[in-house]
Amino acid sequence: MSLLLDNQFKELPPDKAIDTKLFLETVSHIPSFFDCLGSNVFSVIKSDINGNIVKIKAVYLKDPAKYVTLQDIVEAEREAHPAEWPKVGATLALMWLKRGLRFIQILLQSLADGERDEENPNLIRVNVTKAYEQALKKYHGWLVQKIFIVALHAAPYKSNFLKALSKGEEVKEEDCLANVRQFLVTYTVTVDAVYDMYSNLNAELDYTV
Ligand code: 03F
Repeated sequence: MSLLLDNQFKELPPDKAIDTKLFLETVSHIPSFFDCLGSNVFSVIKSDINGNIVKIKAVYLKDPAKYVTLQDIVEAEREAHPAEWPKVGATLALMWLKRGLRFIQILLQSLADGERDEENPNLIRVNVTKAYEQALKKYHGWLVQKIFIVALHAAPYKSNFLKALSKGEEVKEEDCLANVRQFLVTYTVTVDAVYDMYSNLNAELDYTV
């Protein structure tokens, strides 16, 4: 079976509210995926993503009945920390987590759409670069942009990346990409909903790290 389809995001209700518990359960499968990518540079990315999931979960567990949706958390923090918000707590963690999720979305979508370097069809650098430029680059200063260049050169071959997404099984590229397309349906709706929430609540920041 496919790693992706085992951990699909749930459909959202009509009001696009995101259930905190379900969201945390689904994203918690992402960090271990980095262990299959075969380079230490990915451990930095893994711990950043995992750290943000842990921060959101810690807030949720303080009062699960109060924080049923992600928006409940963000609004409660706006009330509790008016001076620092949105650069605080789970609001800040989700702000960054959503950028990593958007990166993954654009990378997978680009692969599913068949975008490739015709000279090097088994490399994913064009797809990774597109995702970086659209999701993350503008939030990174020169030092973190250098880490990106290192990660880009450590990126796996497309065949190995697709194999990792299929839990190590040899599957045909087309079959794997069909799973990616199916995964992207609810995934994209969820990531878009988090972005819309940040824009509606005026919670987005654009400082660089
Ligand atoms: C800010 C910042 N976080 C952090 O400083 C930077 C960390 C290193 C980023 C390096 C960039 C590398 C880009 C990816 C290249 C990948 C090549 C892929 C090959 C496959 C924030 O950190 C904290 O998060 C926040 O808590 C804190 O409070 O200002 C705040 C304070 O700082 C980031 O820029 C987020 C980086 C997210 C990177 C996501 C990359 C995902 C890469 C690969 C995905 C593989 C696909 C997996 C599919 C699995 C599906 C199940």
